[in-house]
Amino acid sequence: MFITFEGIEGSGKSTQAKLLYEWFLDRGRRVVLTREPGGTEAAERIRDLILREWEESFPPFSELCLYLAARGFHVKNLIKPSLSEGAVVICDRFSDSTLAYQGYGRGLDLELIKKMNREVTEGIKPDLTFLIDVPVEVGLERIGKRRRDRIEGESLEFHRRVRRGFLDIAGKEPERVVVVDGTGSREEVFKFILSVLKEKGYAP
Ligand code: Z5A
Repeated sequence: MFITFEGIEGSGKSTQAKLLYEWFLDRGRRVVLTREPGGTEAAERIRDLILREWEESFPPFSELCLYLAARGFHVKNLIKPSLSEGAVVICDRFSDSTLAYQGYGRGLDLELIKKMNREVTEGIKPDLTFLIDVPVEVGLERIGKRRRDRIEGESLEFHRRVRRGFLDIAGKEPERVVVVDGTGSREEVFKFILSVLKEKGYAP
């Protein structure tokens, strides 16, 4: 079972991914919690490269290639082997983030992104995706004054396009992507996520 969490920054997706990981652990399930960009040594190195501030400009297509390169390492060396061993894999961000940020956010060609993404994911697709949705203002307020990375520092309009992108993706794949209202408390949001998992037969 491959479950991904998506959303704009500060939506609370990392918090929910961790709660779900602990929930499966408590029930004796073999479970892996991982993130993108990152998850393996090589992919974490690419993450550092992508997120730090650079003096020189960062071309959107180069950014896309780096995210996809990191995903290639991650799928090949962690996600696929863990799924083959029967683990539940929970991933904080995956392919939908690339479409939302590099496609809807940066304006790169959506079809090109999908095609390149298919190459690096080797046919792996999440069984279920939770899109934790909050207004951009709520997300940015939650991350507050924390030092922002290169992407978090983008304009409000950029983050709004990304949010619209996520909602658009969810609208096109309602069976896989469940939109979760992320404005409630951590406990309320998690309760809803569990109810979806149970309803879909993924959890006892
Ligand atoms: N990116 C991309 O452009 N293309 C791609 O293909 C991929 C990624 C894969 C790295 O992401 C960046 O890469 C990201 C997208 C881009 N860019 N940005 N910006 P990341 O996952 O490392 O960083 P992030 O998205 O900024 O995550 P985050 O800051 O960790 O936010 P979060 O996961 O949504 O939220 P959180 O850590 O769970 O919670 C944030 C705060 O809110 C924290 O203090 C919590 O305690 C609090 N919180 C959580 N839930 C609640 C509720 N329900 N109520 C109140 N407060 C809450």
